[in-house]
Amino acid sequence: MVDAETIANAGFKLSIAKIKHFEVRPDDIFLLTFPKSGTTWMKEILPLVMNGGDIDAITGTPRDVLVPYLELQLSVDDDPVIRVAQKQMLIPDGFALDQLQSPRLLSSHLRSEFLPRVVEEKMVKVIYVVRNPKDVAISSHYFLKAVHLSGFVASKWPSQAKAYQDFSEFFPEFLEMKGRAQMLHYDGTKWHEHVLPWWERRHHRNVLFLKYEDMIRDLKACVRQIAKFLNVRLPDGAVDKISDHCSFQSMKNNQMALKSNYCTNILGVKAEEGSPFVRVGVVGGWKNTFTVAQNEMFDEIYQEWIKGSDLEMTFEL
Ligand code: PPS
Repeated sequence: MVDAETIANAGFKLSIAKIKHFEVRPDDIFLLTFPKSGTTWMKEILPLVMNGGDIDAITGTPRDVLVPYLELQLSVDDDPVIRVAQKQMLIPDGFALDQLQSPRLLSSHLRSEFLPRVVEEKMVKVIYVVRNPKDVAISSHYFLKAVHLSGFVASKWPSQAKAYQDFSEFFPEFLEMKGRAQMLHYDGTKWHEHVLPWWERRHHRNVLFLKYEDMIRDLKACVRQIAKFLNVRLPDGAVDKISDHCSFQSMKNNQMALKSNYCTNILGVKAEEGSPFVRVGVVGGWKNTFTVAQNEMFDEIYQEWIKGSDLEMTFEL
């Protein structure tokens, strides 16, 4: 874990105090995820649910304007790199969270304790998306490989710039959230430390706890669940329209969703090289990469992680 004052994240520093005191509105809606768990996917779905499935209305708007990334926005004043990134992400000059109309959609990878107080104190709606950690590990691996390819790492973190190709190098780092893994999951938070507090709150009226694997299994049912949670009456046909538009194949060709992304720009990850944000989108992809020994080790550690919890994850469909 990092010290409690700042979090050094992928390219920017966050003041915990600034986040804690961020002025949350009672009708704000937070999308919370451990990285690589379906954030990009949900950032496409949520604005559409909120606008009744009007795809044209969001086509030209950067996704980080529709669902701003809290950590990024709160770093803008302190970090010139972020200001440059904002331009690349097509975010208008002077864009600020307090200019957004209510209800705002906001996304964050922060763990529960680091969020603004009112989020913890169950005063706003939270949509939490969880994904099985084996696929998260693989997705993180491909993401970091892409980041390394960009050369960004070499300029920002020379000590971690050693390129790697092999998952076996990343595997122990993911389990411990050390080294390169910490660059992605920036405060050193392990998967279970992020997930379990929200699993415990899954029955709270302000929390919708969704599994990535259920979204893969039946996206339409999840869209309906989200609409109900957000008190939105979707017009006829909207569920189909949103689900089609947000299907993996459709999002793979959705340039705005791919390009208006902080990491694509800041980290220099190029969508044309195959975006790690919409990469393969499957459940159980880890089976193609994990060795038998890695799987056994993961299972052992995973059991420790979730000890005492009744959380059940789906590792394959
Ligand atoms: S990040 O960096 O934290 O914002 O990444 P995140 O968006 O949370 O996760 C990226 C993974 O989500 C997959 N994805 C999808 N899966 C299914 N359907 C759709 N439409 C979809 N869009 C994104 C994406 O492919 C990444 O998973 P992997 O396993 O790497 O393919």
